[in-house]
Amino acid sequence: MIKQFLLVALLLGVAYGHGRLIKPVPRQGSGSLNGQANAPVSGGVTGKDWICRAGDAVANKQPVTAGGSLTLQWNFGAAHVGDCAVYVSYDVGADRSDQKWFKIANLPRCKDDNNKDMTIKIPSWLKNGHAIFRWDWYALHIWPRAEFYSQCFDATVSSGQASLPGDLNQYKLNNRPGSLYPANADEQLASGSRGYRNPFGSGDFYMTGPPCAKSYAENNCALTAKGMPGYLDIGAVGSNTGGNSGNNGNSGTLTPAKQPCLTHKVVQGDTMSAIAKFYTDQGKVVTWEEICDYNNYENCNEILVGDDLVIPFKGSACDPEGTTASPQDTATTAENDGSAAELGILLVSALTAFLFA
Ligand SMILES: [Cu+2]
Repeated sequence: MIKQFLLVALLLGVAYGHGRLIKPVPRQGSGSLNGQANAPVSGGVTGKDWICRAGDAVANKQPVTAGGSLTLQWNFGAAHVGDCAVYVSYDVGADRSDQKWFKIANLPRCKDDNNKDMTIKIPSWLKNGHAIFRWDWYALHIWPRAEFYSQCFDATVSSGQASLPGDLNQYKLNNRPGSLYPANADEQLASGSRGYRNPFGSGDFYMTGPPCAKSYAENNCALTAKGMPGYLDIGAVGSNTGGNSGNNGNSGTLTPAKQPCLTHKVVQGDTMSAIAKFYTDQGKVVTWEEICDYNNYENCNEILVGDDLVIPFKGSACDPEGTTASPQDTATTAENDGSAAELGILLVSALTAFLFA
């Protein structure tokens, strides 16, 4: 008897969910995957992908003129509430984790500008040559957690200047233990504000991030100027370390008495029940229904590869019976979100058939 084993079909998720920069075309994976990664970055704010999703420069560079303007466009298949920003680095030869950056633009409430041409101004003091432009997006639809996205593109800057200003403050995005950016809203900023604004309540709008370089006054930079609620301190010029000891690491007053929430990164082949079992096998008390519920999934059989699922196990800060409200208990008013659309269009399924003869 001959046994044949055929893998008949493996259908992967269609790349419509979440979002990405589409103009200029970002650095790619390879071939047809050019710039098309639109899931949250792996590793959250501590991973290299948060700095740039792809580490290698590409030959096809976007011309940028110092003192001119640049058109950006992003495409959100799931128009999550949140904010975007633009950074620049000239450390094109360095490993991502060693690159130093500076910010030139805030793009608040970027979902409102989904699929539009958005023009930013380019500082006149950029120097001539090859630079990396970085677009990022923190999505708050799962507040107090966040999803993180980034895309980089290579640019050739035309400028009369051969060097950057001496007082330009450049810093690593993966400063300190962790990252320049808070991992979630439960981290307290130096201002006393939560790591990220609550997009669902009636609280004030603020944007989280470092100030724009050289007090740049364009591109909504005032939103993260020193003194603003979401300002992240990147330290003094040349300090290299960022000096953000005050705004990260839960060093503030939000010390949780409960066990911290756990997050599960969905991988190919995951199911809600398999994920629940993974945690119950470790002695955690949680059901797949609770996981599905807590993460606002409409269809528990459709989970997104790359998504971060919160595991609301008993006794954790995410325990629905605890004091922390889960996102679905929070009124969704001012800034509604496209999560339902995302779940509607994204079906991640793996079909395998085994044929024996
Ligand atoms: Cu998403």
